[in-house]
Amino acid sequence: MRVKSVTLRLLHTKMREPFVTSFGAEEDKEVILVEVQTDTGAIGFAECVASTAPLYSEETNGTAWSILKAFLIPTVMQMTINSTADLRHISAQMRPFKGNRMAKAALEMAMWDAWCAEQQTPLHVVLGGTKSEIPVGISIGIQPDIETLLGKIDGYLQQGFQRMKVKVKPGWDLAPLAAIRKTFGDIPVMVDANSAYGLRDLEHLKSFDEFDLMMMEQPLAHDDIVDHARLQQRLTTPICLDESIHTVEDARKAVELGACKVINIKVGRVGGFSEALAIHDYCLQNKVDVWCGGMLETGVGRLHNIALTSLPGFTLPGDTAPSARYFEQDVIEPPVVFSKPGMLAVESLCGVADRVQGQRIEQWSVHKEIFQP
Ligand code: OSB
Ligand code: MG
Repeated sequence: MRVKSVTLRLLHTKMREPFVTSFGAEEDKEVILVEVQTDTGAIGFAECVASTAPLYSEETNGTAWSILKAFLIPTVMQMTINSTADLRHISAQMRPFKGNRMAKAALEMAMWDAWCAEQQTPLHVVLGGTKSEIPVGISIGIQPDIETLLGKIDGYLQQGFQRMKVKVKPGWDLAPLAAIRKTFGDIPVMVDANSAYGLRDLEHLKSFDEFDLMMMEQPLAHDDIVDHARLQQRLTTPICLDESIHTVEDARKAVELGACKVINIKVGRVGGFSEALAIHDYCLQNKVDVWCGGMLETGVGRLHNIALTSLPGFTLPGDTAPSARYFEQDVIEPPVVFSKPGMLAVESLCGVADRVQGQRIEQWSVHKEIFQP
């Protein structure tokens, strides 16, 4: 397989509601779709999980576009892919360029997707998945008040979501948690702080323990591992790392230091499928629980996340909700829907191109560029 062309599109699309975290609000979706066309005419798609502003990580859609154009697309144009071993080597070829993992992941995943289309092999098979159905949780942004939060949780429980992830920050934490426990009893609940706390908040964070949470995601700085280890020593609630883990080496250091008991894998954050698999394998070997995170993806990223979640090390429900959680209209048709309440089927898709709505992505594009060798 050789690359004949790469098309970048910047899409603007509506989200049903803004998503609010401790670092800010995402109002509408701005997303880069990468399309790879191969010399045999096969087509692969992937999406870049960067956003407009560098609030979750350093990357933005602007930086991703420029890194893809100047460095990453020219690199894959040089490659010949003849096996899955070659596929796994794409990320190594990009490694001399530091960081920029969301940009790397978008192109690497589009190459994997194109390979699946060319070989007519489903992505979950290429990845080594073993499950045909996966459980799903939901991530709930910071709400205007507790009553609104409880109303949303009630609806999500009725739809079948298998765990509630509640975004927290100082001033929006213990009271909502107490209200959830009082109203819904023993449901599976976790929190995600997106780095809203510091070790100075130790006593406050210890009081989360009384709520019997599944885990506390990324309470401390986005670039910290060491202080998380000090915090984990003082908490009974398991810590889950998100922002701090970019590589399998980060995962090893975090686990060896005791900084976390759970890892959230986001393919975009770690630079692609190859690194995601390495982290998965390390965690499976070392009995560290793993789940698949989300970045408000369109259907393209959602289908990729679902395929990855079919691997045996994904032991907990992920943030891979159906399309309708965020979008009235998705870029794929049919959209991602529950196979039964709280579950998604791992479909045998040989690349996602067959599902991508060509007309919609053209209509929603505000910028497009085509690259050829
Ligand atoms: O920290 O997991 C996070 C969304 C955007 C940026 C960071 C995060 C999130 C989510 C939403 O929690 C997960 C999803 O439903 O896609
Ligand atoms: Mg998170």
